[in-house]
Amino acid sequence: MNTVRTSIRPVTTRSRIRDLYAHPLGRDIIDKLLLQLGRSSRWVTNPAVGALRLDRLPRLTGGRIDAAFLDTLVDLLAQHPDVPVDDDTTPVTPAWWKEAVFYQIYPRSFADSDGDGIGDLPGIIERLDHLVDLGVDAIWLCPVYDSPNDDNGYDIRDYQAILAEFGTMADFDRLLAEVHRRGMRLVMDLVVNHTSDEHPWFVEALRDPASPYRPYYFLRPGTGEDGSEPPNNWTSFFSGSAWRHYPEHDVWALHLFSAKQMDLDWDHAPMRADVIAMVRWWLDKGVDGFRLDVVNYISKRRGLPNGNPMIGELMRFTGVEHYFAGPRLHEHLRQLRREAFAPYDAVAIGETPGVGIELGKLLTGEDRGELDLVFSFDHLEAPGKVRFDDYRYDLRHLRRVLERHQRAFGNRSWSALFLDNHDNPRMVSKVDPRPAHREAVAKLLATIQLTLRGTPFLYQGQEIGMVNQAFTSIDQLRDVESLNRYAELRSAGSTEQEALVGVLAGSRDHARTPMAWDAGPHGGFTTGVPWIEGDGDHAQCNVADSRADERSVLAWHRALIALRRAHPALVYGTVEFDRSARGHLWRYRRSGDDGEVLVVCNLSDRPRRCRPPGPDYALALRSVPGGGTADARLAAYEARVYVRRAASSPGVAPTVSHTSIVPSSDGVASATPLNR
Ligand code: ISL
Repeated sequence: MNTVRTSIRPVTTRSRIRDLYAHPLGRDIIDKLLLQLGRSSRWVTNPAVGALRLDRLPRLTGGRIDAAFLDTLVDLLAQHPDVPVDDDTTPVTPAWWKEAVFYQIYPRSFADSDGDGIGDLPGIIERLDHLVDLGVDAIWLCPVYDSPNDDNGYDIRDYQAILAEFGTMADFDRLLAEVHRRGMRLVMDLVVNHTSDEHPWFVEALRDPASPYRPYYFLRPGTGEDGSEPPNNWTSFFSGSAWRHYPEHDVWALHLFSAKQMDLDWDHAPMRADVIAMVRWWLDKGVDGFRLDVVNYISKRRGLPNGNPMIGELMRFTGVEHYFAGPRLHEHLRQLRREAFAPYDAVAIGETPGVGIELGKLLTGEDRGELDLVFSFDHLEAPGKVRFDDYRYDLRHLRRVLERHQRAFGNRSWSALFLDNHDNPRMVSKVDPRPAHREAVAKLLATIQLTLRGTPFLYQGQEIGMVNQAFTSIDQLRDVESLNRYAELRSAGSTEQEALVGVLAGSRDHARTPMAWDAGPHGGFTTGVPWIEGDGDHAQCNVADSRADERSVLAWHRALIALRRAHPALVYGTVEFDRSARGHLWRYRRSGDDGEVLVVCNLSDRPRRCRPPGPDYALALRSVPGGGTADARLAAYEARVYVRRAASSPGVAPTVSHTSIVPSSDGVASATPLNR
């Protein structure tokens, strides 16, 4: 695949659907709709549909798609005229962050060293050897900056100070040194779409209309006769209007997230200069890069026009089309890259909700100087579902989305691979909440995440198979998003029980309960009372017991990470999906100069038959014990990894896990000690 065009003919309302689909952002938008509807792209590429002119849509859809919708779409597309350059003829450029396995730490819930019930930096230092033992290469540390904690640190009051509950700057410096001493890297969280309303910039901006900080934010007069209506109809991700009213100052402030997270105006150059100086300050300390929180939201459409109600209904948030891929996004990212990241060769990892494949490729295009890799979210929810819906996640959806992504990302752009994070319920629980399948599902998911192409990000607790919590009351929840949603449901007439049910399936708190270190009180997280309580699951699922069990989910992660390290094909190799394996049976190959790795997965809770590979494949890992290496029967949720050595490296034994390897009775595989 070699695309030479780097920009595209503008789409107008007189363009046809096929022109829209040929436009990168147009394709992303259509693909997202198709994904939501569970339809294939053939639906759009069919000549009759492709030839339809956009301005015919209002009539054909009975007005559901109206002229205003089309104007918004055409405008949005015009802001992103570039086409990603795909070039698979040159090999991938090596980079440490492509080879690394990352581990995400949510500091509040990781390890508490002083008994106040809140995780802290010294606590993390005490547990670093767990990460070394697991074999990860880099840490993404969620925010540790000074914050009033309305959104657990994603509302920053001082970018250059450490939250007192987490420790001091000296603790941070020690953490960084200890991470580096162990040969790992540390990436921080950069939250610069917004600051806390308690940040001095905002305090000043609000207090004094003539303050130089006033233009740092979106402070606007109200609308309506007496200014009592918000400046526009945008809604917040955390319920209600995206505008907070300050009647005493006769002004409204924009907040896409909580009412204490005020959006910064990135079009204001002095604000950007301050952010750049702050980023450089941390990079001067030696941090290895940043994960950039909701970074695709930083550019808002000039004039902050009302959101299209139909798009709002479709996306569940009104106004998103004016900022999810704003007009100056690429420009602002390039400046940030040029002036802050590039001089330090620091990694820039974008958290980019709503960004599809094509825009993701543009943002990470190797020669474009914007981001290095992005988190995409297409795989997290099943078609037509949102996080708060209570449903069983079908792994065939994961397969569909990941295959599309793996095929689309070429050698000149890169993406992250993740299943769990601090913003989502645990994936194991979404797939199959039955305890009997917990271990198998956790191992299957780990296999997928650690053998596909892209940089894996494990989230704390995933390595031992932590699952959702059995919360029974709203009093047990802490997250601002859950609490706001609960209040909103209650005021809309839901009973307490109904409102709780409406929050539980999607609550981010499932992933925020204390890390389970041992079977003791509070899982060894704290000697005090934890800020959020787990449900007691640590008695059966914890690090200490997992370490002692060579068949544990932890041992499986360790073995997979070691396998990845031993086989560069798993990092830089191509991916090829076996078309003969359908539905719940998933087989793919990673091939590189060093050989080939074959992965076979049963995505269902029923045993499946599967043709074993030829004798030149050695079984390196098997997630469900029992049977012979050429066993044609895969157990429920079983995953296997086979290794085929390149002809040029004969006699090198495959990396074999001591955890789940089957005896080599049929001569196909030979078990050797773990290669680390
Ligand atoms: O909240 C969402 C929609 O319901 C998500 O799509 C959201 O945009 C995404 O999860 C952003 O998350 C990041 O920014 C938030 C913070 O609360 C999260 O913890 C962080 O990961 C605001 O800073």
